Amino acid sequence: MNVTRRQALRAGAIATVAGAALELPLWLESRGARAAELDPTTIPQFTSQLHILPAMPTSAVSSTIDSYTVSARPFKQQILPTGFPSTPVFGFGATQDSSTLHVPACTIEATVNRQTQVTWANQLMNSAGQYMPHILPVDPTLHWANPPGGTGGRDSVPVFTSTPGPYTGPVPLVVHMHGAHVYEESDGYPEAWFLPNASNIPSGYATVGSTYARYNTEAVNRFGATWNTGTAQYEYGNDQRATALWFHDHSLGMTRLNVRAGLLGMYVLRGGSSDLKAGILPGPAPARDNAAGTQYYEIPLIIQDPSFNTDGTQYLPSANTFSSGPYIPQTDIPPIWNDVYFGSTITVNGHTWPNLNVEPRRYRFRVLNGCAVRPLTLKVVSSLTAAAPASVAVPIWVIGSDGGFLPHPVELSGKTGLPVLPAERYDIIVDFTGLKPGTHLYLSNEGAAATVGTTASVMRFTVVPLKSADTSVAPQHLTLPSYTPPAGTSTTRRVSFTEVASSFASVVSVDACGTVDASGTNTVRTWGDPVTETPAYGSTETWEVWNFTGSGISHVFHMHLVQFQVVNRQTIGSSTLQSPYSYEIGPKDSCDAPAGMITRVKAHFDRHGTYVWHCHLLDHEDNSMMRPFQVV
Ligand SMILES: [Cu+2]
Repeated sequence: MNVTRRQALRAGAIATVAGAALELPLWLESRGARAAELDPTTIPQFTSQLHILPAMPTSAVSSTIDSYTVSARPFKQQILPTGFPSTPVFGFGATQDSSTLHVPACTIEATVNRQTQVTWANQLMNSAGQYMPHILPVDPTLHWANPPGGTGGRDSVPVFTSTPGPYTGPVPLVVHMHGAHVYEESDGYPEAWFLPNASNIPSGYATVGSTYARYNTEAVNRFGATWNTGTAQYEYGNDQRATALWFHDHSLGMTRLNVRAGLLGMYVLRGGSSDLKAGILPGPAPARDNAAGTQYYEIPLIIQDPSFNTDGTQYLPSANTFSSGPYIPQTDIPPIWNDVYFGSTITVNGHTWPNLNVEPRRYRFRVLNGCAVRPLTLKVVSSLTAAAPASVAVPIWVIGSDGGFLPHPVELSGKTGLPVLPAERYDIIVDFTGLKPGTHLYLSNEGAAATVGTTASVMRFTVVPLKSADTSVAPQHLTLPSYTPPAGTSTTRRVSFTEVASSFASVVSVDACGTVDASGTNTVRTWGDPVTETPAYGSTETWEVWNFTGSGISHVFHMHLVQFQVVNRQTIGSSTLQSPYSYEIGPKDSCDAPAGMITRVKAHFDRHGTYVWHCHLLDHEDNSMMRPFQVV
């Protein structure tokens, strides 16, 4: 992936933003003293130990259902090393136990074909029960949830007579279980958001999104759900392959902010014929009934890239860094939203550049790229200063992708890293067997936009003495459960990712989608346009994703409801078909859609209802690079 044009744009815009800062600190000043951005090179690395995310406690367990109540709340977390200020975040925890609040959240452990019910609660309020304004700058000019619009103007593009500042009202929440096979009312549709049940919601505000009431009715009828004010109860049937899903906020036009604020976590689905028997792979992973002191050999790694101010708050530009204005309504350029913002640090499981002590044995890592837009290319290396592409110290064995196991393990050795785009998950094995205690290895990032010394470093592994023998099967000898891709195909659809340039300056004003006709002609379509993708219930379709972007940037194609097969790719205008990447031959829900190429995927649609497909670069999906599809 090549981001040269954008990097150039951004570099050119930095001076503008610094110059404009004098007129822009209103948003920061409203929160007290003005903060300055923290230089990431001054943050010591590998001083804190990796936080191993525990399993989320249940609220009730019956013979057929595991129930959870999970609340989004504001709190502070020591994301930076000890000695630095803590960071205000929005994160999830079990409603009944505030000690479980963490960014990212505790992992929800689920079982194939056993139902999980989660009551998601929006408690983004202070201790007095008043709403908390967002900790990051909200651009109210996008097609967004727009609670101030009331029930007539919610989920729309508001009209302004002068350029607005950031929205500082109550924060919408709707939780999408990314990769889950669900009915529509439990999917976390971007217009199914709800505000906290706060005492001071301004009069006239919409308190729920456009589809909340309808989905509430469906949930009552489908599974007897209870949706109290400020909550939504979702059902996950778990009738899919064992894998690692993740949950995150999906509020219309605000997802980039809510996920960066910390509203994400992992959901691991185990068991059934698509899983391996216990003991074959490295384990255990944290479970709900763990004794203190349990050693874990299966560990989620959720990687993000926040920036910080010197006071510990998260830094995100409070103005459009690609253009110094004028903005909406004088032009079509959003005043606060940025087409791409790469953070300056790396966190794993909510802490900057941690260390993990590893025994000389095999580990299974469930990797999630939780960054808003940063692509990662991961390697285990012995030095963080070797020129890229560096040789690996030990290979990464990929055994699973987004939706479950690959047909066979794939070894990435030599100078080959594992590209992980935002929202993608990979199930990997790293074998530290035979390494001497005291050895240091590093997880490095050679993805586009990585900076040596900061974002090119992810975490450190320190080898410690072996505590117990490793009885797991070596990856080269593993037999993985079979994978049958979606069979047959009735329809081919052509859809697109298209960046729409401003009419006033050479910057992006809207990141749109579109449809492509048989001659290759693109029709741009945004979130507000009528549904054009209507797969028939029970059908299997091939979708061609045309990336018309001129900037050379990959988009990340994501579909709700389904796990698809990546079929092939080809350059637009060429007839040469390229096979899927070696590590994406299993079920996927998110994949690389490279610039100037057609990416072809195949999916089976077996739930009626309205879902979405979109680019999973959060800065893009928030500005209309997202479309509904309807299974009819
Ligand atoms: Cu995109």
